[in-house]
Amino acid sequence: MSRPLGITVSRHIMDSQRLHPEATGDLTGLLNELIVAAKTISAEVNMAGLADILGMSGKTNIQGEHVQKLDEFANNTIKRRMARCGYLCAMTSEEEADIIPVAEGYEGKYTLAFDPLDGSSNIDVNVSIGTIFSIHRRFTPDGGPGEEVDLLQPGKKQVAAGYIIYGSSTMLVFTTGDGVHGFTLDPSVGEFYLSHPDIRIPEKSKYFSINEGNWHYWQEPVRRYLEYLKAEDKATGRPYSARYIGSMVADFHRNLIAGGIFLYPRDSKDQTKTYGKLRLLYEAAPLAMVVEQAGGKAVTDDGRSILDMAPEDLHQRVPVVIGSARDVDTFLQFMNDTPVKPAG
Ligand code: AFP
Repeated sequence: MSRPLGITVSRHIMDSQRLHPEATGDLTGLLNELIVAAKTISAEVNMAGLADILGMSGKTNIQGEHVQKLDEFANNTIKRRMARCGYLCAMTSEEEADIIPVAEGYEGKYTLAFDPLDGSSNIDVNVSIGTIFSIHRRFTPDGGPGEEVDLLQPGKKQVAAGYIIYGSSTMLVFTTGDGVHGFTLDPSVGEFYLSHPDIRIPEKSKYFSINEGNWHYWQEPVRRYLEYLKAEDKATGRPYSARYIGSMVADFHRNLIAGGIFLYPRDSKDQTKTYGKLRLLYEAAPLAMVVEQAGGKAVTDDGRSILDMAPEDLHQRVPVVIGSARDVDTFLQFMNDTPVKPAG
């Protein structure tokens, strides 16, 4: 079988950086290093079940969650590769309490926030998982180690964001602010090829993704919205279908391609997580940049733009409603208790 001569991700990044005459090549270099880390993680994920890499590491992370061996592997792979890439001044990981310094003498002008393996409760059952990343220009002047303030910047200041999904194939989806592009890994040559140029999320969908097990803990308007989605009304394409797997990357990716709304609203289940479960820096802000670049919307359950939120701490949680623009608008009509103008 002959292979198509596709556009590699490196070629694509270099071509898109040509549109920015001020570019020094640092972002290109940084993304390329991250892609090498992603390929390493992808190879390891694909060995799950064959090598001794399933199950718990025996440690607990900053979120109080049990760390899986693959979580630890992914975290260490990214940390070690990026610490000496020369483009970062500091990093932060969903798995670690404090900022992660880069090697002395290698400080650069960007920061990296990452969730090394999102959806880790799905590792052992062979469901898609992913790595999410968010890149900012440092806030403090160039030179010397980065500080927490370099990482506590709003999502609208991101210069690049995206994810790698380890699914039926491994895909890289990211944006540098010029639209969203998807690349599929050809494992036989170890290269990502452009497979989904200029992704646009459908404006309105027929899918919702939410953990309905939390029904009794939601605010009343959230329950009313879900009842609305499930009620029959042919004119507005209802009832919607449910799709929820518990790996945000997988649920988000499906909705990005096929259309859909993903919700993780605040609930009263756990008083330490009154603002929902998902983390602003590692999940909400990067996926908000991706969805908005693809024509969708990302807000909190009280209607604030995720990209406008200024993080107060590295592990801040935030209620998230993200997906097809008209579906997010309809959700907000319920939260504002305004008469519903159906998205149909
Ligand atoms: P894990 O990485 O601990 O599995 O958490 C995954 C996640 O942060 C996100 O990817 C899912 O959408 C969400 O949590 C699932 O949470 P519930 O299990 O409460 O539905």
